[in-house]
Amino acid sequence: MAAKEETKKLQLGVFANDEEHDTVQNGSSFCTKLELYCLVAGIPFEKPILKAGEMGPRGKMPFAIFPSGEIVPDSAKIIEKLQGDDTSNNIDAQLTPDQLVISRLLITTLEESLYFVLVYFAWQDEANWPKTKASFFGGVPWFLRGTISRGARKSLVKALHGQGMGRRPEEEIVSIAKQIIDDTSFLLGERKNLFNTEKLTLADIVLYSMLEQFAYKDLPNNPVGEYLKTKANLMAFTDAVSSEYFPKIHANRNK
Ligand SMILES: N[C@@H](CCC(=O)N[C@@H](CS)C(=O)NCC(=O)O)C(=O)O
Repeated sequence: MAAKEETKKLQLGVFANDEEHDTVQNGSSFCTKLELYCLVAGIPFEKPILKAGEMGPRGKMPFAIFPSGEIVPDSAKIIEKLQGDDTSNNIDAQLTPDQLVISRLLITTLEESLYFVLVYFAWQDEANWPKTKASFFGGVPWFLRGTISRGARKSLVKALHGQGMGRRPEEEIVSIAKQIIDDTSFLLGERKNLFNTEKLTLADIVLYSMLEQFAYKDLPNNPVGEYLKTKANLMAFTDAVSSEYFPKIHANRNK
């Protein structure tokens, strides 16, 4: 009998991280979301080393290469496909129909509003730009670093302007973020996760992926992160998730 062919694993196209030093799992919250989803759902994966500048088919990160060879862009589409391929991957099956609606609305708020607050502070804010440049482009050869980082920044600042967040004064951006943080903190209450489920659900995963950036990214001008740190329940949730799923990153925060 022929030897059983070794099953190919799912490949996650995510930005590389440095587990010995980084304080966030990934510079991109959408990459953290996809990786955390796979960990929670128990889906084996590999993270191949990507070529410099390699992005997904939509020019964004993350993307995934399925064992069949199919390349799928967008964290939401990748998760949808993983759930369709095997229903045991559907971590939201734990939720009632009402909770599913709240979950979807919260994910949209986090990904379509709070995310752009993060992009504003990381990429547009002058005080923070040197840190973002070092963290995303530190590995690019020095003679290319200036040109490549300036080009990426220009395109993200343009995207922020088009989306609208980049046209707002900073106080307005902070107040939008504070409202989302207040609402999420209220929703979480004293529970260990948003819906008090045995396993994390997708809304918990997206929430963690956004909050770790504000709480632990090294940004000198971070009024949203400072406000988040006043919310004990959100911080306890964030720390519990990193301690369970990303212990090395968690430990780096206290070094
Ligand atoms: N809806 C996408 C959003 C992905 C996304 O915006 N990724 C960012 C990194 S956090 C990106 O690749 N940005 C590059 C660009 O917009 O040019 C998903 O869920 O995967």
